[in-house]
Amino acid sequence: MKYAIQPDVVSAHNDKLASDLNRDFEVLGEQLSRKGVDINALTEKAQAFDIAVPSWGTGTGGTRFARFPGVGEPRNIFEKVEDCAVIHQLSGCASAISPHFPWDVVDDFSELKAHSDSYGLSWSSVNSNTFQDQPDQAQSYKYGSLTHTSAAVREQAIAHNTQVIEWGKKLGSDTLTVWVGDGSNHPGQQHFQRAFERYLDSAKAIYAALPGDWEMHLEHKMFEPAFYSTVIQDWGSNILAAMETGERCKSLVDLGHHAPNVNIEMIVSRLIQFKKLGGFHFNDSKYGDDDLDSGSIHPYQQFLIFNELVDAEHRKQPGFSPAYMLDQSHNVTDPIESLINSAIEVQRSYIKALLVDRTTLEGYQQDNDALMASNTLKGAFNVDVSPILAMARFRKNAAINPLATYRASQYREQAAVARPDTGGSRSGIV
Ligand SMILES: [Mn+2]
Repeated sequence: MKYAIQPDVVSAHNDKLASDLNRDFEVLGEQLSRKGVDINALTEKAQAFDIAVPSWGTGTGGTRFARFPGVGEPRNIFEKVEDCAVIHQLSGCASAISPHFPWDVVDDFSELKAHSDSYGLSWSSVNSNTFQDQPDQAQSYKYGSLTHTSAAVREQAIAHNTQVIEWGKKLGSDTLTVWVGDGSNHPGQQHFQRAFERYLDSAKAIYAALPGDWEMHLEHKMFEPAFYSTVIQDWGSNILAAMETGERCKSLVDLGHHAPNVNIEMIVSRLIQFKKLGGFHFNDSKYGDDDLDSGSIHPYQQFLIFNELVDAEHRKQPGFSPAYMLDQSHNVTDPIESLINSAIEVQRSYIKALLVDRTTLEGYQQDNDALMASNTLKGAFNVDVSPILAMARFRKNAAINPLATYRASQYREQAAVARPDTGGSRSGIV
């Protein structure tokens, strides 16, 4: 087992913080026990929580205007794996990487897998890319890919997706995520129904190539890069496409891909009910698909989403096993710091949602006691579960204070020396 950061750096930091943590944990444990909650059971849940990191998130993001890369950014997938190893080592809750093809294509996938295995990391969902042209491709995606009016373009896009499945098999992945930027920029440019029919045909062709134990996740997005219409624009089109395509084809919810003020937790509930919730791309949003850090703008919304997820877990809803992943653009922060912080913020929402007294809540719902129902949720949300999260990390030999430990390790400064800028790696965000 290799470590991205020397374990004694982590343990030296933890040694300084352990006695304060033990006291905080004891106080919170006593408060929770008065409500009949076992803090150690909650801590075990926190220890078991895991969220995947997207390979492209380890580089600095940008806007349509500019990108301001930081120093020591990963220049290839091997270096991205090393950064992901830091994130998992310190957070203790991010053991899987989600790769993006062709950005992360390598000549020897067994070498890449051996590299990730050496850090104890695995591979989650593989992502295809038919929203930009590659230097060697015959057909252009300027006017679409899986829904293009030309059969030759559609066939090229389908072939790319089946190729991505083959690469994913070599890494041990079991999910293909498909997002298309297809749509239109002008009213009248595209025939809505015909474009959707072409999409369904293409999705079914990809699904036919899916191994029997894989899932296919469809990601919708309201706008961008198309600014008038998008073929899979909302959860309605998404679930229709998933239902038409097959049982193991499910919908993926990216928190930033909805209209402003949409009730996302209710969408989540509907998808759970019809066994079509594939997973999440967690991030936060102020105006649109801002790809801001999880929990930085609407932490209560994120909690309410987890309230639905924990409710489904509590009810043992059949077939419920959504995949969690971050999908953010870090424009002004160190991506490693943002990804550590965000993974923990998502974990925080999960643990708070576990604090909701479901029997009490159901009683208030049955009696139409709106205020007390709302207060039941708020009561759980308002508990500071930080000592539980820190103890979960401590018990997994991760960092009690991940950001302070990361900065003390000087990982970024060392990467700046080891990874001089080559002018490459201009990965985008989806
Ligand atoms: Mn996404």
